[in-house]
Amino acid sequence: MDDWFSVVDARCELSAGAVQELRDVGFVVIPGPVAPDRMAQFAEAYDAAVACATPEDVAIGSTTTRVNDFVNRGPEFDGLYVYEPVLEACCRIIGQPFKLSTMHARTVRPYSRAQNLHVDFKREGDGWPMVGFILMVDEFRTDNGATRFVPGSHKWPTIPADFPQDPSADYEGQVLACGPAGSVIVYNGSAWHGHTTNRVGEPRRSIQGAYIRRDAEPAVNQAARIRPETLGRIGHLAKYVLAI
Ligand SMILES: O=C(O)CCC(=O)C(=O)O
Repeated sequence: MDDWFSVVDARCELSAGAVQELRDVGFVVIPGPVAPDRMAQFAEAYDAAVACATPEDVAIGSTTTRVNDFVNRGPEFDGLYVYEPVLEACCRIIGQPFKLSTMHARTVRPYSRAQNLHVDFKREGDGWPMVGFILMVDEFRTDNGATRFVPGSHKWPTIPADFPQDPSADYEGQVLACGPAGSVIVYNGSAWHGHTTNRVGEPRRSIQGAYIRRDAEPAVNQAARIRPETLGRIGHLAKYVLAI
């Protein structure tokens, strides 16, 4: 099967309302692929995968710790990048065949300040538009670093004059994407966003992925990175999404 785009495009797992919100606001929060009663076990698998990662796959930033390559970190994570509602969002927003560019873990460490507002993908940049997802391994709350978005900012032709000098400052009209553990934020990569301050003593864990046009340069060459055990267990749709 080489026409997975048409197959996914014809499905209706993502509601019309969610698609509209994604188009208008730039992000939407939907239920995710892991059942709520499996989230505790999933979080354990996340911690084990993060703990096993070798130093070259770990990036410790000023507020977050990122661990690369969650395509190859175990079967628990295989369903994330082929989650139908997110793939449908890609069909609607990217509008042409697409692929996964990257999937990694990101933990906002306890008592970390807010991240600068930023876009993942400039409008009209190579591979644009990009669709991202953030799976909430922990509940995203106002006090633990939930991601904030500036509604409609994916449509800005230029940065508005009232944009804060300090991009870590609050921006009028910003909205926090909160939800119970297991929820998924689907967003347009050109929407301005960033994690907020984590005011509590617990990490805020997530798995994040990005999809781009199939003909664009990915952040990770999945074909080069794929492990034999991953290849042996994933299905045709996954191989298509990884472009391998
Ligand atoms: O983890 C989040 O809430 C957002 C992270 C993010 O946007 C980034 O690091 O580029």
